[in-house]
Amino acid sequence: ASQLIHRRSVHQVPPEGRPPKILITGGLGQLGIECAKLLRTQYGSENVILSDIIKPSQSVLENGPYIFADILDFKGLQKIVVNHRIDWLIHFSALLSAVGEQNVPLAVRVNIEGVHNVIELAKQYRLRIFVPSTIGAFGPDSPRNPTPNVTIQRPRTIYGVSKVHAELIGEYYYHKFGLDFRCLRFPGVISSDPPGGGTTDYAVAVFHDALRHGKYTCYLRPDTRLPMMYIEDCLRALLEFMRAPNELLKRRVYNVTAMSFTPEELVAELGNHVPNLHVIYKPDSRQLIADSWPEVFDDSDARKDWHWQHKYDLTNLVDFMVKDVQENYI
Ligand code: AKB
Repeated sequence: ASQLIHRRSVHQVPPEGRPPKILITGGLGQLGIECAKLLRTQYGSENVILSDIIKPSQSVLENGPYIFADILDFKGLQKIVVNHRIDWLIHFSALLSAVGEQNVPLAVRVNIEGVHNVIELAKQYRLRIFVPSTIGAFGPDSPRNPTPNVTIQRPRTIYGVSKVHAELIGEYYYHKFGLDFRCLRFPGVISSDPPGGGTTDYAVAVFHDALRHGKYTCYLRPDTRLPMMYIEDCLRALLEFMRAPNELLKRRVYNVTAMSFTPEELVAELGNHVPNLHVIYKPDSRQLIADSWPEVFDDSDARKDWHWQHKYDLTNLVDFMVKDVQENYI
């Protein structure tokens, strides 16, 4: 029976001849608004619904449909999927690594119970579902340079534990019920919108502080190497992966990345735009998290199976971020 369900789900989503209707949860976090913009250029504004439990700004409302959706309310989610005839679910709601450590019970609810809800929902309504995972799904026992797609995963943050859980339950539902579960492990994502609560966030905050004040206090050591990618690459990876025919996918969870750098390498590059940039280093508890994460991410499976290719390296990432962040302050 599971074989039968599998075949049906593969052919059913998205239905022939019309664009998929897409619901994005956690839509007002770092990735949601830009993701909705990209998907709306492909599938039409009315077909991409952004959702969150936060009151949106006027500009979010002007960009396309926005609704309240609480990922802990299963019936509420069912109602949305039925009323809006949703085909794809992009599940961004999560507490990130640093903030998760500050409130473990909340992280368990949002990151684990929330995933139970959306996975079950996707199974019931045969949705294609995307759940992001992260370099944070690895830990001190994993090889760090490079970190392959399949290796030891023993993360030491609740964020990492919840993401390993999401990967495994998604794969389980795929094998058992034929759920079209898709998951990319992202590195630190760099965007002009502030991420909030992550360990890789220094690489966003430094742009804002450098361009406004000419100085920055970094909470990681200067030599802390972490994998990173520009938001445009990240969202293009998501779109290409969601569109990839099932036959190309050899697994449901893929590493993706673009580059790896340290704070001092980023600061040196940013110094070309902010000549008197002054950075001091005061490592805090986030250093321990970073020290347990991959330094270099091996995404060769994604490159081989569905032809993932990044566009932005450190130099053009910095060029674009300087422009993006400057626009924020005009
Ligand atoms: C974090 O730092 O928690 C996130 C991530 C790498 O998943 N940006």
